[in-house]
Amino acid sequence: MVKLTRRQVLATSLAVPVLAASGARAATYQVTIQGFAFNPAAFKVAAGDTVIFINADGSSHTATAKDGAFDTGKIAPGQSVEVTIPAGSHDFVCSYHPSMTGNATAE
Ligand SMILES: [Cu+2]
Repeated sequence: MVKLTRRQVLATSLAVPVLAASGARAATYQVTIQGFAFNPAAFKVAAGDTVIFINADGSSHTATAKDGAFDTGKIAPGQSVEVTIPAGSHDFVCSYHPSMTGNATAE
């Protein structure tokens, strides 16, 4: 039987919280598209977080960043597409319906 020193025991007990902290760093958010609008239309996340765009409308939509940071492509009715938001302030629009606008800011 291997006897652990005090130092080894401490190293082992510290490993779990560090892994948990790094796993919690990236979060996932939901934006619902309904009534030809994004809800929420403007939101802030951390860089690298995931946003799922859910199309609850009867028409297809996109969420397309004007600066090219992300693009869901066509989201058919009842479908969802997830994208990763890079750092920066990104205005986005539905490429089919230019009146549908929003802003995703990641820091
Ligand atoms: Cu649209």
